[in-house]
Amino acid sequence: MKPDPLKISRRALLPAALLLSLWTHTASAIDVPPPPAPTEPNAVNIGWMVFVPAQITVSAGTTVTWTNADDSNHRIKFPDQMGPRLDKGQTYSKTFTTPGTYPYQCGIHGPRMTGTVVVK
Ligand SMILES: [Cu+2]
Repeated sequence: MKPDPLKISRRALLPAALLLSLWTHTASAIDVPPPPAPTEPNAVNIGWMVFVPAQITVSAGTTVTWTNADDSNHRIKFPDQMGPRLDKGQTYSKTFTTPGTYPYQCGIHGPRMTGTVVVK
């Protein structure tokens, strides 16, 4: 007796269907639009995998404030300092006294989510 061709194709489609559902789930998570640029000076908005603006330039002595505009938690991590876990709407501030370039990343999402503060 020959195998039922419909049964075989269904079995073959199962892994493909699983991969497709995984791919569409991942794609929808990445498709979150970035938050608007902050309206106040010396401010950075946090979105899904993005800081807006990604690079900010301030003068020495300035306090920079990050606001989490995303539904996910994020935290600001400099090599020497880790900010708290921020829920949506929460802020973190850091004062920069010495000129230089200060790269940072999200303490939760790591090098996929980075920004820079340039202090003049
Ligand atoms: Cu993050």
